[in-house]
Amino acid sequence: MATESYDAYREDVIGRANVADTDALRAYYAELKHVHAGALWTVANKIEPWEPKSESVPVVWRYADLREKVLRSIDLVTPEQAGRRVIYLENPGRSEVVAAVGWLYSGLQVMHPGELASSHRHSASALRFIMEGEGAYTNVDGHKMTLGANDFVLTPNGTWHEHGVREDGTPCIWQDGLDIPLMNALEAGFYEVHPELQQAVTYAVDDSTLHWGNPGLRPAGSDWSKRYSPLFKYEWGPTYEALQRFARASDGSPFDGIHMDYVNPATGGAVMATIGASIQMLRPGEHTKAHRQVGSFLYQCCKGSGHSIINGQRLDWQERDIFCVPSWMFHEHVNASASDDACLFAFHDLPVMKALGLYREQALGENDGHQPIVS
Ligand code: GTQ
Repeated sequence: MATESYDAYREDVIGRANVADTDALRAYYAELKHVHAGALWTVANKIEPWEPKSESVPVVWRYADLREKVLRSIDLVTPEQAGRRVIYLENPGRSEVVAAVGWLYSGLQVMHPGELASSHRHSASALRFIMEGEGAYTNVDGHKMTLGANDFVLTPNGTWHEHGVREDGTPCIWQDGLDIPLMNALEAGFYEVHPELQQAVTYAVDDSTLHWGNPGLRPAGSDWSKRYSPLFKYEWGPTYEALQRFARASDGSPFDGIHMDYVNPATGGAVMATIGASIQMLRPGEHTKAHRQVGSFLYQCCKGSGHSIINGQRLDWQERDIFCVPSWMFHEHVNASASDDACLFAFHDLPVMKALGLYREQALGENDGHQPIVS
């Protein structure tokens, strides 16, 4: 037997359950079901795939479609009624678990000037990426932060947090990202309401960024042993500047262009235990090569425009559009502009995959690293 056909034989015949239904077996399965049991060979191929098979599908959520609908919710419900006034992103393959991709939740939260979303805390880890508006703020365990476009903010699990917009501000919209579906999958989620609507501001405004957001420097003698970053707000100005500086000295990644991780400055590791985040810049005309990773990703285009090809499907995006890359799907990114760079913010569950020893990545070996576009 030739090697190739032996491989096929091994996979299809030896490796896989292959039991034809008979009347006797059907009766047997019914008997097992009656005692809350089942025959493994009836489910084995489904529950033990050769490689990750995501139930999520690639989706792009266009801001042009969503923005007006999100703003309309201001007239329909108050933050007091809703708790959080958020329009969530639903992946058609994950609607049952309210996930935007894999085990990650995302939504667009909108607040009107003078509004406040009351203080609470939960087992889920959360982040925000600011999309538009003036005067938004968040308070995380007494650390109040002012928020501007493209700022990236953490509300780590277990921290009290509330959000608001100043009276003299404008309607504000930001993207929320949380691991709510993962917490529910693990049956590990708690949720608590703060005794006060609004917790006290117990530190200088923006103190976490002033302490921990200085490049290559940390407060002398500081110690920090929590499982999340002591830096809660990563401002856009220095982030974009860092991309520019890195690009002067590096060609970047063949798969992601100029690509930098947001890190916990105390450890150099991911910003939270379950969610990591990155920012990347695609230079004018850049077309990256395809690779795939074990892990789920949600991207927001925060500058420029372009498209990504995900498992052969082309998704066009422009500023403020959000799209997902499900686990183990090949993806490559294109900045179609000849003159302007394009930037993508992303968050993902790689800290979970890496902590559990599950992370793998693979470059597309054929066709010079580019996928044929099938749709
Ligand atoms: O702001 O804490 O989009 O708890 C979903 C759940 C936002 C929040 C969401 C939440 C929050």
